[in-house]
Amino acid sequence: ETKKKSGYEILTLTSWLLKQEQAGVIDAELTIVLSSISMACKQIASLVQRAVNIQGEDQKKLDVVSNEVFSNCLKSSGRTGIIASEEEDVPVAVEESYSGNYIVVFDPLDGSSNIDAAVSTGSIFGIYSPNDECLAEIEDDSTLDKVEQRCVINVCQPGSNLLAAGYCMYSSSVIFVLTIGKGVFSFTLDPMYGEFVLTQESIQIPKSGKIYSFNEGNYQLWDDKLKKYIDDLKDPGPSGKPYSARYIGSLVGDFHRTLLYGGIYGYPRDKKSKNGKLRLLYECAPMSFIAEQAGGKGSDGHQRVLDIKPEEIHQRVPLYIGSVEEVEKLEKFLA
Ligand code: P6P
Repeated sequence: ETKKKSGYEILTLTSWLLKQEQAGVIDAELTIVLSSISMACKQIASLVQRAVNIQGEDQKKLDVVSNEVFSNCLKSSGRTGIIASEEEDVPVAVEESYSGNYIVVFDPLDGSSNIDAAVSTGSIFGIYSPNDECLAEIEDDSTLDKVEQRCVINVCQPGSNLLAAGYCMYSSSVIFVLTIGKGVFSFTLDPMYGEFVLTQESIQIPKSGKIYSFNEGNYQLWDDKLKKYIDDLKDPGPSGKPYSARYIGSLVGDFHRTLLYGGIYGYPRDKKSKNGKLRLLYECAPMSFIAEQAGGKGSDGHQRVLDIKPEEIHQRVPLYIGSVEEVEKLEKFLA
């Protein structure tokens, strides 16, 4: 439904999804899964808001509760075959699914340690289409626990069958950012209606941007080529202006700023963590899909994140993401 307000049409996420379904961009099953995800995000938004308001509440638990909220919404959609969560050791086959059978991977509350300080946090998700082999295996649920892992690993080819990806940022406003493979759209939660309302269409990351977002506390642990890159960003050069450093320490907040203002966010590998910290399936791949759909890039320093073949559910990869010129500059330094 659209609501008239001061002369212009307001498009809610629900009505936007229905328009995409009518246009044949997504099918009814995916529409239902995406609606159930937006419902989970609304619930988590109010949990986070309350946690920030009522100090001392056990925030540590919030990521566990958020995982339950996400899982329950996906299960009750009846269209989700398997869920893989940052909060679950192994993927879970969903009994209640009777069609669609999508594989949904998510980090229900990324950056939750920031909640006590009211710093932005977010939910990140990716939706993969199941393949027949995987569906057949789920039917025969004799070895279900192994099936789920194999399904998620051999189905979740970010580059080929990641159908939709998005995040919900819980900040000064609650912003739902989504791509279904035809550009990137953002919706802001209007507390008056309790609805996500379309605010930006076909978002494009600026081709370059003089903001870099790295945790330089790890500088000594980085390899020399990366140190040279970071040192180069600090050199004022002929323009007389070096890059600016911005680091929130919450992937969703740092990424959203990069999506809108340009620049580069990086979480490199280092001497202590040889694959970096961020997870491929439910952090790096969804964010890279969004970045590419917005005309940017998502790289592990040498290749597209979306070309990486997952080997295990919680696999970590280095991540460099943002403006195409900035990511390509980084890749040249690391070559
Ligand atoms: P560090 C939060 O814990 C998180 O997973 C991301 O949201 C964030 O970008 C990163 O880790 C911050 O890690 O090591 O810089 O504190």
